[in-house]
Amino acid sequence: MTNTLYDALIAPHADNEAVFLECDDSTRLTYARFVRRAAQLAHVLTEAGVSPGDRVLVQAPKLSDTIALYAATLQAGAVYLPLNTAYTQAELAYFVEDAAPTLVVCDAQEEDAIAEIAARVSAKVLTLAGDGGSLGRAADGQFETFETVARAPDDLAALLYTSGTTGRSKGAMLSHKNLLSNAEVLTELWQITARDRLIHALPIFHTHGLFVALNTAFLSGAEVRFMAGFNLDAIIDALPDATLMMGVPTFYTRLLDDLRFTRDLTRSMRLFISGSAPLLAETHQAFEARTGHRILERYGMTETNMITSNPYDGARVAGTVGYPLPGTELRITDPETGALLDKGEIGMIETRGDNVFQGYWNMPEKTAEELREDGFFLTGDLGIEAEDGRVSIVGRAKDLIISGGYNIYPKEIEDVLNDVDAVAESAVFGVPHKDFGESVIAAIVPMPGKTPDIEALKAAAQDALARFKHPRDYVVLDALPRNTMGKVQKNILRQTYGS
Ligand code: MCA
Ligand code: AMP
Repeated sequence: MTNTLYDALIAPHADNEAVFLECDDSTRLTYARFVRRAAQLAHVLTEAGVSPGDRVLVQAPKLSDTIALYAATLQAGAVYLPLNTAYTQAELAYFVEDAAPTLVVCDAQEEDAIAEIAARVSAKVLTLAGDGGSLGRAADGQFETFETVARAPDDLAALLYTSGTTGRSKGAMLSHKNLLSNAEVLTELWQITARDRLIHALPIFHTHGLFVALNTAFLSGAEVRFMAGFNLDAIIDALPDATLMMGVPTFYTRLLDDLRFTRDLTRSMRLFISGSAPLLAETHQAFEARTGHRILERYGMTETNMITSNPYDGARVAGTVGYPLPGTELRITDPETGALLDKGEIGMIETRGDNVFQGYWNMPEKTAEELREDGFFLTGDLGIEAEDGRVSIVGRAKDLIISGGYNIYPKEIEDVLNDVDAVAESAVFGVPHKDFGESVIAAIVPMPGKTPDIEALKAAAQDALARFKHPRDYVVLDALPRNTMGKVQKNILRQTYGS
């Protein structure tokens, strides 16, 4: 029986007594112990009725058991569906109803509220918590081996939701091959080995913290300093013994703001990697001036895993995202006509390869819009390719705000605000923000003769949307700026309110 991802990432560690995770409380979990724990969890999954191909929806804290649940889901042949822990019940309800999971795993504290939502699709609910939760406790008494369920390279391994310009989140279907091929390429390119010690402060419900960071650790057998979240003091403490760090640009600007962050502190570091949002050239330069390290910037998407990377050996150029990864094709096309553009011309970044997903869950029309018949995926990012193939991202064709590495689609927020009393229409846009890169502002146009209640707008956002999506400011306008075609000119709003 073969199971593409499990056999490559997890199974080889069955007898590996090296440390996999060191947690905040200094507890250390070996790879071998981790493999046994995943097997115990896999038994609970099958007892809960999870069959091959079923979705296991997970909105759980960042614990070693949560990673073991990812491995267990793979071993049981099911599809791992992780969700941001900041999502509200309203957001969660959409994902549960859309994905129809067999099992929902949540934080023990959320169990009652989530049980009601899970019941709508007859899903079972189990919990994870620092003290085990019902899933952790059920796993404790299980056998420490589990007969791995066969899965082929094209079978689904994960379903990751990504918001869309239409306001409805889309489930990106990622196969075993999609995830494994990307992990193999990155491990080799970034020369990750069992001698590495990775600082892991990212969330584990997105591609960056889950696949880029952890799949490469599994492949290489690296040790992971596993932090519950971004904590400056913990990172400063961990740096002298670390070799590798992956983060969003906010991580690096926050480190630079701390005087304890010095060349000496980073002496044992081999590589700092940045992604998920643009790294300002000034951050890149300040980082090198302070530490002597040149941050390696790479570019990717949920649907495509990683697409490009600056080189490990060779010039890491600030403001560029490097070259297409081995096995990944990239081309730049005219966003209107789809025609291929020449090197040096700005256009839509398209990519094709084993990295590119299988389509959107239950959304064949959306899939057809974004995934061409020849296999190229339209990223919605605008880029330029230099003569030597080096790629720079210069903008976005999609209406998207990236705040602290989290994607925020204005349409989703506008839909919520437009439903509030006295609101005729709204436009949500991003403005530069020192810490998060961008932050969210809402322009509100009232109905004639009416005054919208800002508190009501905030309350609507509170009920419907995760906190990181909430507008940080509201401006009330008589009308939105529009071009002759009637399209709202968000660039004018950004310029006007950018400061
Ligand atoms: C937290 N808050 C935010 C954000 N994070 N607001 C806007 N944008 C954010 N990203 C809010 C909280 O709700 C809270 O609001 C206040 O800011 C402070 O919260 P706190 O928890 O203290 O913040 P933090 O823990 O310091 O978090 C900031 C963070 C975190 C470390 C930058 O957002 C983070 O880990 N981001 C990484 C996201 C990520 O992994 N992205 C990868 C996506 P209040 O106090 O007002 O209630 S994968 C991807 O994009 C592709 C595939 C790729 O290429 O990687
Ligand atoms: P997501 O859909 O959450 O996976 O986010 C993917 C988006 O993040 C991409 O389409 C880009 O717009 C953005 N992104 C990721 N890495 C970078 C980067 N290094 N520079 C600029 N934007 C990036």
